[in-house]
Parts: sequence; structure tokens; C-alpha cells
Amino acid sequence: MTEIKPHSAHWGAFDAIVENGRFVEARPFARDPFPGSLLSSMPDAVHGKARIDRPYIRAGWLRGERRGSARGGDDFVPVGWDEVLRIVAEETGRIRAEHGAPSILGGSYGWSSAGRYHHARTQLHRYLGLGGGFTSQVTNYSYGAGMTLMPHILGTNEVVQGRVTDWGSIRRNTKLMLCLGGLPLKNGLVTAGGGGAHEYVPLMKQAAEAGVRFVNISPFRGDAADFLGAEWVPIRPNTDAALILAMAHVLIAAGREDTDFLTRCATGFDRFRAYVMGEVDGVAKTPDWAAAITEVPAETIRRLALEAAGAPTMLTATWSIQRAEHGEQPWWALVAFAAMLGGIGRPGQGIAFGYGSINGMGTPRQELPSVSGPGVRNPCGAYIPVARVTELLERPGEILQYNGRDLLLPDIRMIWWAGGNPFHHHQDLGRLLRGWNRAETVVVAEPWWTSVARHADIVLPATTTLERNDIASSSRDRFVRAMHQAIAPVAQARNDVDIFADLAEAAGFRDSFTEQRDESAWLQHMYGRWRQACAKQGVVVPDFETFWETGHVEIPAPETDFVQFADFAADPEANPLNTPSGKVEIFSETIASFGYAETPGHPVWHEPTEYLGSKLAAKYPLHMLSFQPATRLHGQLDSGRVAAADKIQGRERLRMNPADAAARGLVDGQVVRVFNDRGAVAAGVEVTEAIRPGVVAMATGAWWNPERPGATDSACLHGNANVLTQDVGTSRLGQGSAAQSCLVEIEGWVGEAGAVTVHGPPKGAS
Ligand SMILES: Nc1nc2c(c(=O)[nH]1)N[C@H]1C(S)=C(S)[C@@H](COP(=O)(O)OP(=O)(O)OC[C@H]3O[C@@H](n4cnc5c(=O)[nH]c(N)nc54)[C@H](O)[C@@H]3O)O[C@H]1N2
Ligand SMILES: Nc1nc2c(c(=O)[nH]1)N[C@H]1C(S)=C(S)[C@@H](COP(=O)(O)OP(=O)(O)OC[C@H]3O[C@@H](n4cnc5c(=O)[nH]c(N)nc54)[C@H](O)[C@@H]3O)O[C@H]1N2
Ligand SMILES: [Mo]
Repeated sequence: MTEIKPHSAHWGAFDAIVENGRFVEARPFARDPFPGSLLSSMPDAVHGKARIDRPYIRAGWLRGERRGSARGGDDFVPVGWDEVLRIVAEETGRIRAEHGAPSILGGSYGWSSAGRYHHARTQLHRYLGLGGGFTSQVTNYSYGAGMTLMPHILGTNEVVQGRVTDWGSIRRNTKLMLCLGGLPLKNGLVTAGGGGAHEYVPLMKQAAEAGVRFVNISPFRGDAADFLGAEWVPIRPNTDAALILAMAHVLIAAGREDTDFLTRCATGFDRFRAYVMGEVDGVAKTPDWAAAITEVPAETIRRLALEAAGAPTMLTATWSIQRAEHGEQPWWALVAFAAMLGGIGRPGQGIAFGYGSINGMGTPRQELPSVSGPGVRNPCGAYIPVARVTELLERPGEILQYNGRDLLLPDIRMIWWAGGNPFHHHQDLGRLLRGWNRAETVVVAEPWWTSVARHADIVLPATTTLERNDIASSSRDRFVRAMHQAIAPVAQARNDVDIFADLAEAAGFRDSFTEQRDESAWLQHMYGRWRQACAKQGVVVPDFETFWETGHVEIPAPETDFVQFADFAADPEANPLNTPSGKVEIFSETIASFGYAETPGHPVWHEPTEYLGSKLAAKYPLHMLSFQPATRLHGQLDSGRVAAADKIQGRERLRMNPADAAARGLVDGQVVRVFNDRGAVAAGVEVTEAIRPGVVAMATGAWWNPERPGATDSACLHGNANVLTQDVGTSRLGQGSAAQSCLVEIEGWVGEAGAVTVHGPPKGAS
């Protein structure tokens, strides 16, 4: 018997084709103009041998080995649901009672899955929040440094994560689009919360056909689709701030800055100008100065700056640019440069971050809320900026400086994760595991034997979205999609929310957790709230029954182009920004007042400790970028066919320039050892002119497969880039992830590399 069920994932909406109770195909939603390829991996993952079949507890933990024990190498022991829930409820209660709410790390960062009700992290926060609280995590890995910076200088994060000037406005008005990090098509494959339509591909094509000239400023030519016809400027990684400062120098030297805009709409340009012209530190930030740092010819820098001043120009940078040491600076410099061009708030001009970072940036849509899940307040005030998790585990009782505040780091006794994978997302995995091992108890809910489940004490098997009913919704997408349950739970998997409801019951607060609603009642409640919010804005959407029956709701696209900051630019007195001055802060008194030497009050060039110009490059002469994968979402779907087909001899693909390969005697298709002082990984080499010399690139997301499970210094046979990346904050201001500042060396793998086994169950599990 064949059934067809509307459904959705972060990587696209689809109809689940179910035959005799088995999910066999994800057929793209008919309204999606560019569904992408990731859907075909879904049945592999949902029914694959990486699924967790039942609850497990680590053998060492059962023997009483808690603080300081080695995780990841032990056998797992199967247990029943009743027993495991009793143990988890007792342990959570005991630790909170003995050590206080902050001793439970429950931030649980991660993308989880699309539906908004069964969103694992939301439900975990609800359980831990109602139970007394936990240490949480603020900001994100995506643009953590940028989102701390932007409120200071533009008064909003809308320019990163909100409704930005749309592609219609670009197509009709822009002549030149300068793209730091390019506009990689692969990143548009996904939308957080589930996207109904990948409209960005036709929209970009239309802009190219209308004659917009694109410049891809990136170490990787592949960051611009061929149809854009982009000029490639192969910059050295992590030097974008120097490039922009020199472009600012060109404008000042030629008297081409927009003094009217700078006077009306910005503050602090004088101090920035003094720095750029060399009056502060004796170094003029000229194109020749920047050419030595960026390896972009001075002539190109001059030409691009004058071209930008001479025609309607849109500036953009990918989120990756700020995921580096001093990652705040290139973004701030770009805002300053945008102010100098004076185009902010004009059609097709100005600046926005992330046109090339995720589906939906610049897709024309109405400003409406999305359907949201049942959140709750965390009664415990302890938090960290998310990417400082290892420091939290390493330095209990000490202070972490962040954005002008001094945060006291709690002593973490218990770690809880549901819907995220720190052994995917965090940097320097060996060091993370050493910190992780300091906890007494680690509880993880996961559908799959990912690295976070493998490094837990207590493993709770969760359902996938196919096994439950839900609603997919994203603020960046015009479609809200019904997700009908397609199959029964696989093996003993249970819904996260049902797990937490039982744990809440054991602690005596089931009713406040569920609000006495079941799944169906919650979905109707959430939809009903959203429908009311739409009605308040004059948008009529169908009732729940009609929505559920049809499978989706479409919000019509607006009829006029949206131009961000238009009201502000037209009348900054009447419509000030939410900054202290009400204007664009090229100099921020607030940031200067924090007294952090690395972030004075205006954008500066700061040398990273790891880039091609640093001392360490003598030992590790290749800059390794670890960008988002085209073949999966982070670690999700790594066990599927699309990711498998892209690997080389079963290892993650590493792109390398022919000159660098020749210098090391390496050939295309070979397995290599990529290493630095933090560790080593196996990878499969692709030799290609598409990456500039001195730079290699590997996507994130190959599941960590240590040669010796449980060791913190073992090579990864699979190619997980985060074994190699550096774990430092971008600066004390943003404390974001600096994953893109990473130097390595590469040699041929000696002998045969061991087999990759991480897509099957660990020892003791079936
Ligand atoms: N080197 C380097 N590292 C990076 C980056 C980089 O550019 N370079 N990028 C960073 C960025 S931007 C991000 S956002 C992070 C992403 O990091 P994560 O969001 O942590 O990565 P995912 O693999 O998406 O993790 C989600 C996990 O949730 C699980 N899951 C899915 N559905 C469910 C469910 O219903 N219930 C439960 N309990 N679990 C579920 C999945 O199996 C998966 O293991 O990585 C960061 N790490
Ligand atoms: N298919 C797919 N799409 C995704 C994701 C995924 O896992 N899979 N993850 C999603 C998530 S969570 C996020 S946060 C976004 C992230 O979006 P981004 O952070 O923008 O994505 P990245 O792929 O890390 O980086 C984009 C490009 O920047 C270039 N780059 C890196 N460092 C530098 C530099 O120093 N200078 C310059 N000029 N260029 C540089 C790299 O060549 C890279 O291809 O992607 C989202 N989209
Ligand atoms: Mo992200």
C-alpha cells in the first residue's frame, strides 16, 4: 500500500512516499522551483543502521565512574524505558539539589529538526526551565560575533537575520554587487524551520540577467555560481578587513565619500578616517599596504572602490567572514564603507549580511511572525556565549568577559543535549572532550548514533519528524507546511516531548509541562495563535482543518520591493536607528568604553594568530577553511547517499590547489593526513584550480570517527574538520566561534587508513 504525506525538513518541503509502513522516497514539494538534492538522503537516514534502537547507559557510568571518566570508548548497556527515565529524573533532581540549577548545562545548541512543536531544544528548555533552571547559551555559531556587534552599530540584527533589501530591488537597481565570501548556492539549500520554496536561485539568475555585475571576493571560486558570471578576487582568508579599509582609503584619497550621508546618518567618521589615513598608528591603510596582507593587487582594490562609488552598489558578506579571529572587524568595516558610499536605505544599495548564507535572505515576503513552539522562561540567570562551551567546562568559578559584562562560569556537573551536536559544531574536539569528561553525567536524546550520542552516559532514542505530526514554519519563507506523521516510531524511539513529559511527571510537574494538551491540541493551539497574529496584520489564512487538509498555507509575495533602512535614510531625525546616537556608529562609544584592547571604538585591522601572514604559517603553511557542506546539513544526513557519493575513498573531500599538491607530491583522489598541533584527520584530496594556492577547504559534518574511540588525541579517520580548528573567541566583544582561523600541513597517509565505522552502532549497541 502506498501513502503520500505532506512533510518538511530544513532542506525542503516534500511529500513522503510510504510503502507498507516504510518511508521510501521524499518527493519535492510541487511549488519548489529548486528543491536541491538533499531530500534523496532522507530514507537512508530514517531507516539506516545509524538509528538508535533503544535506551542505553554507558557501562562505566553504571559502575559509578562519573567525574573525570573517559567517554566515547566504553560499551553501552541496553536498558528499558521505565528504568532509564527513573534514573534520569533522579539524577537531574539530585544534581540540581546538591549543586544548584547553574550546575546543569542545558543550552543544547543545535539545529534539531524542522517542526516547531517537536523542536527538541525548545522542549528540553521547557522541561529544564519548569524544573528549576539550567545554564543556557546565548548567540549562535552562525553569526555570534556579528549579532553582538550589530546592535551597537546599526541598532538591530535585522541586517543579518531579518528582512533585508530584497532581490527584486537588487535586480531593478543594483549595478555592482560586492560579495565577501561570494553567494554560495549550496548554503541556500536550507532554511531553519523548513522552507517551502528555494526561490533564491531564480531570483539570483534574474538579477544576473538584468545586468548586475557580481564580484566574488573569496579564496574559493565555487562560492559564485557560473550563471552569475562573477569576477573572482581570490583573497587570502581572514584578511577582508584590510581589503575594506584600503577601499575606504581610496575613497577618502579621491574625495569620493558621501559627506552628506556621513553627516546626516552616521557618527564617528572623523575618527575612522584618521585611523585609515595613518594618523593614529602611523600606518596609512593604502591599497599597497592591503595588497601585501590580502594578496589582492593594489590596482584591483583601487578599481573596485572607485567602481563602487560610481554606480549603485550592494555590499554583502557571508556569515563565515565573522567566524574568524577578530571576525567583528570585516563586518564593521563593511558597514563603515557602506556609510561612505551613502547607499544605505536606497533601492538596490547599502548592505546586508548573508545573501549567500541561507535560503530566504532577500526573498520577497511580507513581514509576518512564524508559527512558534511552546517556550518558557529559564529561572536561572547563568549563561555563556554559545561558542565558549569548552572554556565553561574548563574554568569553573572563573570570569569570562563578554560584550562589556563579566560572566561567572558555573561548575558544570550535568550536561543535557537534545537536538544539537557539540561534537559536530564545536572547535578543537580533543579539547572539548577533555572538558566534557569533567561532568558527572551526560544525557543525550538523539535519533542517531552521532558523535554526541557516542560521548554520552545516558542515551535516549528520539523519533525523527517522519514519526510524528508537526508544523514547519520559518520567518524567511512564504510557506507554512503541515508535517503529517508518515511512519510509526522506529524501534523503541520516542518523541522528545513525551520523554520530557514523563520526566516532568516524575518530578511532579507534568501538567505545567504539557498544559494538558496532547500533540493535536498543541498544533491547533500554535496554529491558532499564528492565525490571530496574521489577522492583526490584515492577512487572512485558512482555519486549521483546511490548512492540515491542504498540507500548506502560502503567504502571497508583496507587490512592492522592500528596501531596508529606507525610512531612516529619508529622515534620520524622525526614524532614528536604535543606537545611542540614533545613527550608524562608525565609532561606538559603548564598545570603546568596554576597554578591550582588541576592539577599539571603530573598525581596525588585527592580525589573526592563525592565517597565512602569521608566524605559525612557517610550520603549518596551509589555511584550512571548514565551510558548510553541499551534501548535508551539518552532521545531519551524513549517513545518506548524497554525502556518501561526494566522499573520496570514504573520507571527507579536501580541495587543494595544484601548486600545493605538486609541492607535496600529492595526487587527485589520494587519502591524506591533515594535521596541526591540535590533531590529525584523514581526507580525500580533490586537486582543483577553483581554490587559491595556500588554502585548502573541507566541509564540516563528517561524523567524528577517532581511530581509538574515547581517546582525546586520536586521529579522525573520516575527516571531521573540527579536530583541527582553533577554539578561541573572536574577541571579548563577540566571543563567537573562530573556526575559520586555522592553519594545517598535509602529507600522504602512510599505509592504509582504517575503516570508517561511525555510521553503525557503537560497542554494546545493536
Ligand atoms: N569548523 C566549523 N564548525 C562549525 C561551523 C563552521 O563553519 N566551521 N559552522 C557552525 C554553525 S554555523 C552551526 S549552526 C553549527 C551546527 O551544529 P549543530 O546544529 O549542532 O549540527 P547538526 O548536525 O544540525 O545537529 C543537530 C542534531 O540534532 C539531531 N536531531 C535532529 N532531529 C532531532 C529530534 O527530533 N530530536 C533530537 N533529540 N535530536 C534531533 C540530529 O541528529 C543532529 O545530531 O556548526 C558550527 N560548526
Ligand atoms: N547545504 C547546506 N547549507 C547550509 C548549511 C549546511 O550545513 N548545509 N548550514 C546553514 C547554516 S547553520 C549557516 S550558519 C549558514 C552559514 O553560511 P556561511 O557562514 O556564509 O557559509 P560557509 O559555507 O561557512 O562560508 C561561505 C563561504 O565563505 C568563504 N570564506 C570562508 N572564510 C573566508 C574569508 O576569510 N574570507 C572570504 N572572503 N571568504 C571566506 C568560503 O569559501 C565559504 O564557501 O549556512 C547554512 N546553509
Ligand atoms: Mo549556523
